[in-house]
Amino acid sequence: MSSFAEDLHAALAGPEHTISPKYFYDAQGSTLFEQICELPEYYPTRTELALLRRHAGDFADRMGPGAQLIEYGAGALVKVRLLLERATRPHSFVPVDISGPHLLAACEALQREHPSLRILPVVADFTRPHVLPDAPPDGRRIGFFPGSSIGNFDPKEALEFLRLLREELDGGALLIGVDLIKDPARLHAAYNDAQGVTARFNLNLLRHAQRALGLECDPAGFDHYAFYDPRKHRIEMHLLPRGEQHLQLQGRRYTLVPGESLHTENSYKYSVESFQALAREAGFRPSAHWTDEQRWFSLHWLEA
Ligand code: AVJ
Repeated sequence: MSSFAEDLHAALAGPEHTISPKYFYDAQGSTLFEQICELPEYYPTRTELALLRRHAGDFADRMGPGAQLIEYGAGALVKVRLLLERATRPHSFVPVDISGPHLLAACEALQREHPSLRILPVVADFTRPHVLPDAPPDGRRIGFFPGSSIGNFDPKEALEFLRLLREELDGGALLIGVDLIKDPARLHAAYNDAQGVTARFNLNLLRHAQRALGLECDPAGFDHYAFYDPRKHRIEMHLLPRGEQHLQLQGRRYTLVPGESLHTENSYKYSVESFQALAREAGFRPSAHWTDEQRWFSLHWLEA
């Protein structure tokens, strides 16, 4: 049985009905996420892109020549282009992503722009042990984890994941994007956009399960629900059954009633200090950070 099926059975049967947000990202989910990144309310992407543009020279200096750039959750490869344009004779680029066809298409486009770049895509769930190509002979491994995807982990998982990266990047460094704690109203708007794209993205988890696993359910019977919990410093996304919802997965039947929401995502927010403390606990040495004037988003350089 695929891990998606196992995890969905566990979510439907369990008391919390929690499922990993990684299951948003089939081809359609990846496309919906790209649409989210363009939304006026969704500030993280454009704020981070501006920071990457503004400080690209600094990042290239810190990377050093002959580096192997590893991107975790590579998606459409938009942000990494800003690093690759400035990098000094990069040894290779290793994008890791769970959405295989989507990743390979993005790599083909990147290869056309950088004909001599060695691109070594790894189709994998980057949260699980994965095999990377060999480290470069004369440069460092530089991890790139933009977008505040670290926010999908709860603090304990984030610590474990950062420890894993620290080992993988030993002697190198990590450039990571982290969304900052801010006015709850602004956070709320970013996850409740007027066009309903985030709602479609959330509902795509059920559609993905219909397509990939033959899940029987009525996605139209669920509402998108996202809110900010200021005590936990996190956005929670849920799928809320409107009335009794009957689902069937591989012959097993489940019923969800209003109040039994499917919890599809957490997105944790940090302060610069709370994130640096977490990074230190994972064995990294924070050596620089950058934020926008509004202090909405941060980039951190962590030596491994
Ligand atoms: C990809 C995890 C960074 O948490 O903001 C966007 C995903 N979910 N809108 C985020 C997301 C709803 C995004 N991350």
